[in-house]
Amino acid sequence: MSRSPFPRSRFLAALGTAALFGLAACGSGGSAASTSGDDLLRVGFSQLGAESGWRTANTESVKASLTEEAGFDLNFVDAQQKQENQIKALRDFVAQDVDVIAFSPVIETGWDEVLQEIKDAGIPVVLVDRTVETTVEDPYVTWIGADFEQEGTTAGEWVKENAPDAKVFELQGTLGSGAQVDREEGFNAVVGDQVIGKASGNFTRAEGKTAVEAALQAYPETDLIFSHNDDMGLGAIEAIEAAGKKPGEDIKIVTVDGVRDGLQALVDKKFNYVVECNPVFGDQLAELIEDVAAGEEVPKETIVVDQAFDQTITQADVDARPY
Ligand code: GZL
Repeated sequence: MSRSPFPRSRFLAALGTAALFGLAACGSGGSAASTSGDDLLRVGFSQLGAESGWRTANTESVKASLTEEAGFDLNFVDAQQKQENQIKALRDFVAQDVDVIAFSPVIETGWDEVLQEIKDAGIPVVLVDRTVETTVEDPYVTWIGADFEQEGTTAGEWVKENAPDAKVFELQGTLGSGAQVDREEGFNAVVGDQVIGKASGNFTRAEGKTAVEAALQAYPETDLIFSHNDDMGLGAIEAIEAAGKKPGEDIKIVTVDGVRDGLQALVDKKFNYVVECNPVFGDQLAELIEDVAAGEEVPKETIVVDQAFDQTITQADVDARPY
């Protein structure tokens, strides 16, 4: 069983993007593409959906970088958060014999067959954002994404420091996704003894609101919500206010992502702490894809490193953010 090569416990504290250099031969997971000067690099990209502000910003970043002017022929397919749609798109890319396949897997498992088909077709895979668990050896050449476990740990450390007696409800992302699994692991390793209940809001605002409406009935003693992303946290605000309570005060909210709406909630004192998960890495992805297609050695993983924000953030800070 091979998983994202990224040891879950490792995290780089430096800001910006740090590339960890465990060089990978491009041959693993597929052969280098042959592209001449005026040929466009044909890339099949399966994006998992458009479920959140984070995903929208990530899609915009990928499309802004993988342009025809930059030498790419991008076939971008949105899967509406359905694995079967991603598997179909991946198979279509094989049939089209693209030069490189990139995708962000909606959940970690269920990819063995299609990853083997891609490997047999000799098409290199660049894994984006989410991680996979698979029995296929060397299923992809390189992975670019964030350290989800560290994001959970960072959120947990804030809770331990600032709300050590809080009764915490954990609002989880898509069950079985790398982001959900690892954020849960990191957070619960620090303050698991404070967690009184968990439910998934599937990374969407609407489902986050529904989950919190039920949570407030089941766990009326809840006074802090750890939400795996801003969008579900915004849904939690709606549910908390509908219950006649004050978000950020009666019930604190800690989230992950750092999209503009989430940071605005922090300025408005409805969120208490936001751990960033930077979605804007289209340029680094474009470079990785070019290197993979050219048969260059590439790092096995590139960590898009995060920071965190508390209520000292200003409106000017939020207005200046790129997403
Ligand atoms: C994280 C990404 C997660 C975001 C959510 O890299 O996979 O998926 O945290 C998004 O907002 O839905």
